[in-house]
Amino acid sequence: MKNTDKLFELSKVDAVLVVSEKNRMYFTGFASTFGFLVLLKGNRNVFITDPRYFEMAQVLAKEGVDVVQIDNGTSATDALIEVFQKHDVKTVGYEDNELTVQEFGDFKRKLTGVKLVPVGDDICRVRSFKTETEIAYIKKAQSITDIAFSEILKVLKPGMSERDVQVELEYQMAKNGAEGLAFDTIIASGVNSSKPHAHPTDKIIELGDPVTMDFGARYHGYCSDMTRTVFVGQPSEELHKIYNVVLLAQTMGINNAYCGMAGRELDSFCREVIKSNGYEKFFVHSTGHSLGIDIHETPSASARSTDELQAKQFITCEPGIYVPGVGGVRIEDLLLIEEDGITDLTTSEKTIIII
Ligand SMILES: [Mn+2]
Repeated sequence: MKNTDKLFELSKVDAVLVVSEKNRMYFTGFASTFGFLVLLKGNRNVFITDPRYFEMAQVLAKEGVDVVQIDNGTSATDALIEVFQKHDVKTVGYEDNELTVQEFGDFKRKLTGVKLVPVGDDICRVRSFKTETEIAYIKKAQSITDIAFSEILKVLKPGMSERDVQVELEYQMAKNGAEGLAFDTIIASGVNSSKPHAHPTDKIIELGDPVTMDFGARYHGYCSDMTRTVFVGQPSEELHKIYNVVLLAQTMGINNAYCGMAGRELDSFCREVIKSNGYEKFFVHSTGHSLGIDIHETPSASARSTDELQAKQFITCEPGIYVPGVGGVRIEDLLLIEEDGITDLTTSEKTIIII
């Protein structure tokens, strides 16, 4: 179980009811499709589950978590009410950013005697600071991603389809230890590359095409994320220039990044380079985001982000330029912020690659 002191410091409630799979995974450290986790102050927690997870939940029992088993005959809300009464809980934090309107309505109607307080933002805040174990998982996920990239460079050639590239990249991630994907792989070649989040198609990669690959692995539930644009054959003069502008923008972002900066500062380090080269209106998304169990977590690095980027947080740095009819380039690295500086976890080559 994760330590929950920080969450109670932020949320000022008596208990937090965790219902979503990802937050249950975050706090308990294992995946389950059903269960109610009640966090209580002082790291005294209760896990309500059914027989499918009772055995797995014994891991939590060993850590001092109260494991309550319910079956078809008992209702989870009755079990919750019992827990709240037993521990004299008056205010219950709930995941306002995860519950459906129906789930919330149900809780509001059935959990009489307690006040429900939204704590979704507090949970996101707590999740944004990674433990050493989480950092190790994310580093491993990123190293799998880097290996897959080096493998794709060995086989990428004209005549392959975007789908072929997708399948090969995903195979290489699985082969090198990924348990799954962090998100749907993006492969965008030629004119498709001007669409930042294009899905892979049957389009055949032709000589001179840029190929943007945005992909990530999942390891122990944690995501990685990287993007490279490579060229299959000589790019046009304009695309060559665009590549160098994006690379310079990203380099400026990474080199100027520091612990304690605002998200919008990182964004502006990159955006200013793109602006001064005349491509401002073609940089259509923000510079970066954090990740963890989710591929997009707080903090973010957008033009308006006031999030402070602090030690033990991750942020991507991924400027891009997308010119319709010409093509696009994006370069994305994953950064770990620490007191004494920034570590770029993405080791793959960034100087222009022409296959
Ligand atoms: Mn990303």
